[in-house]
Amino acid sequence: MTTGPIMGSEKVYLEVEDPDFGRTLRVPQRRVGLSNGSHIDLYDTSGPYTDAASSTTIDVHAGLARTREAWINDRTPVNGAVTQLAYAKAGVITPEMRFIAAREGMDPDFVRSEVAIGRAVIPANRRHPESEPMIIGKNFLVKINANIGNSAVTSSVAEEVEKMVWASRWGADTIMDLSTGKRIHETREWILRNSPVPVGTVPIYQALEKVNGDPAELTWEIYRDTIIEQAEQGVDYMTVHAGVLLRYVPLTAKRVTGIVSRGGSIMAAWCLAHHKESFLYTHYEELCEIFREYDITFSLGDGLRPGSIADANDEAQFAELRTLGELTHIAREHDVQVMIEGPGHVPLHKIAENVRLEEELCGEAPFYTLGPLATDIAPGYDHITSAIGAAQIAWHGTAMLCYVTPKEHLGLPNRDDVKTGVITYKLAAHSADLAKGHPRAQEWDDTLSQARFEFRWQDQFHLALDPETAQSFHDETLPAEPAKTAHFCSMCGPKFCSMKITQDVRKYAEENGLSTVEAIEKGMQDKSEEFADQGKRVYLPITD
Ligand code: IRN
Ligand code: FE2
Repeated sequence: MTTGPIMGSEKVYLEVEDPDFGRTLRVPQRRVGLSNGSHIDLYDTSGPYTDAASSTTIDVHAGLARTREAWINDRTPVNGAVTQLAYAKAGVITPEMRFIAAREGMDPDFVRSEVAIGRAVIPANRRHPESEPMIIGKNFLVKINANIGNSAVTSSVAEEVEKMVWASRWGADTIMDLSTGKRIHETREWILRNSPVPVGTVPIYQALEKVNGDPAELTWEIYRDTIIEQAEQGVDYMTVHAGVLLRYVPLTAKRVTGIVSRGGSIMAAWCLAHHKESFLYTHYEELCEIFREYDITFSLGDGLRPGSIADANDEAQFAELRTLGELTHIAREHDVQVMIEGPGHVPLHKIAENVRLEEELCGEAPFYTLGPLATDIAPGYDHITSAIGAAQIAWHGTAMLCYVTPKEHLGLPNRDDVKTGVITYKLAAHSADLAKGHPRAQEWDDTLSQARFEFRWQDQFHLALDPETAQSFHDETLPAEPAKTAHFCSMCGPKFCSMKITQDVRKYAEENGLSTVEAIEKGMQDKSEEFADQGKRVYLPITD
């Protein structure tokens, strides 16, 4: 199912008063009701599609409610600018910031101050009023992005919209529409009109389509027109590979995998063909002016990111990063928000250096990395090789992780791959949230652990990132209804469930007035006799 409530959850809205602008904001949450009568509210990216009260079919041409429109129209510019950064610097707490504060369980003025210093960004084009505000920054929940639409020609507009709904259903905080080929404008239009999450693009891809795929034919004018076309549609953030300079291209010559970024290779080809500096670099201030008008966030591309373990942290990669730092400061002078894209393929021991340098060179602009893959040896499992790197880099301070699916390096992901990629990245991001001590992170783990310990199987499924898979794995061996309350699963069987034993020990202690230590000793003794009685076998056949 693409729409409708997530198994075991319902959509609720926190009502938040905005005294500055005099309205009530409705902040969505995924509420998981538990069998013991309590509930937990989780961060929810899925939009109205999981709301039982809304229509459960996607009506592509109707689009979502334009909730932010009134917020945007209410505001007067500060210093001639209408960006979240300009407001933040001027001390204004926008409704977007207040919405985000409630979503993250943070103070609204903290949200504002993080945006003001550029350590967090709110990607929210004024022409995408359907979006639910979210923030990307190291002091907030780690976010994940899912790429869709990289199919050349085959899929229809409705299919692409459906992919967006599907990815955000499972937790994608943003999506990037990487569509190429036919009907690219129309596809993007309907994704935007129906997307509750911010939408990013790499405009150079569409510009290249306009010159029939020959990078040498690209011009600043064609690129600029493409940017404006996408800006008008409401694209919230754009990848711009403006750090690929002519003089850096030779630095990639001796690499094992050369230039693996699509955008990076297009710009390198252009620079070499004309023997000129990149037009993205030479026209960067004009780009800033356009971005400022719409409040589009720069995602400065890592066109020279390493594409293999051998190339990690090399001179080409860090030379580009220095240039991205320079460009970050220019954008900020224009009150334009910036995040920085990062690698790629990096072994674990070289990950920390990436974050440290990025923060130092780019004034702590949010880092947005693609994995990184911690090894190159597992095609078919690259959602995992990359999630290993992603959890690490997020722990060090990366603010958003671009997902990788099991099909990476092999082919186009299908619907199941998209879900697997999103879930895998949610767990990497959440692991980092825990390690970083986000105030709302551990509550979720504790609630699930409690349900697990008390054998509340349904609660355990419902609290899972992917409830359907959790339940189906359980039911594969114990499908009968009584197993949903049984004090064991088929992994250890009824006799050797550690949790069951612990509970027995505690009960025994209570009943016999023993301290837990004594009870454990006594309980262990009993269990040891039971073990001997049963033939000293660790794994017993299931008899019940
Ligand atoms: C994220 C971090 N580094 C790269 N990415 C994403 O990779 C980028 O945002 C885009 O979605 C995708 C492909 O980018 P290239 O290959 O054009 O650089
Ligand atoms: Fe790769």
